[in-house]
Amino acid sequence: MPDPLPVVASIDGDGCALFASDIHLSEHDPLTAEFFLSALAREARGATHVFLLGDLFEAWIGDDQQDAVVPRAEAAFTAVAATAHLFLMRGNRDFLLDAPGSPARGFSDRVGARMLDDPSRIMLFGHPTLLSHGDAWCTDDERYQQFRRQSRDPDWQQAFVRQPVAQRQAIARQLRAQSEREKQDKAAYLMDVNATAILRAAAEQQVDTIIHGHTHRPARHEIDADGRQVVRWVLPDWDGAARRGGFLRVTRQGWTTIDW
Ligand SMILES: [Mn+2]
Repeated sequence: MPDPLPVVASIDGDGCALFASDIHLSEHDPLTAEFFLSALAREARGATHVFLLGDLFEAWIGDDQQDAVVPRAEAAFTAVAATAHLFLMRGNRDFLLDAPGSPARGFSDRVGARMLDDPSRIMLFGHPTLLSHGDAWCTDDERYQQFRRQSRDPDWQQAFVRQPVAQRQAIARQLRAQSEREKQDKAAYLMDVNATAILRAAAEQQVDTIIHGHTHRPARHEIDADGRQVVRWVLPDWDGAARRGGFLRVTRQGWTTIDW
């Protein structure tokens, strides 16, 4: 078995860690942007560490992306990073954040955040914890995993972000339409994480806690991994029109879900 990943952050004592994911920010959905960015500003005030675990943006065609929501998100995230350690992770929509060869300055650098690999390992009040967006564990969807492997390849990404903006937008639109069409026919289990993949990750990384998003099925699951108890938190997605969204907040007092 490979060695567990190094610990990238350790939260203890008077620390307060805040987790959110799947915001899907876009200029076409100003309600969600307003709903989430104001919730984040309020909630992050009491936090020492803020983790945004992927799909922050509905789409990301490179760090030169032109979208009215980007400067708003940049300002909000920069404000968070001024008072807390801000960590970002890429999701399946915004996997080109900080892509190699981008014609613009990397997004995480612009906001003063640290970009995390997926997965990443942290220490959370004594609990070795694995963070992920979650799509890598949807292993039953082989077609998607094939695309995922291809599109996470640095050479593929470099070639993609070198294309003109209009061309990248057209490809992104095509991929979205194809994914929406396929989703209609996909069995529900294909869009959830695979139980074996989760157990393997927990064992390899020697963690007792997993936090991820992606499935839009917020929950706290207790899993028995060979007699070892593993807790898996699934973060909710955000939707301003439906007034849906939430954080997971962890302090030494305990674990709280905050519905917004
Ligand atoms: Mn996702």
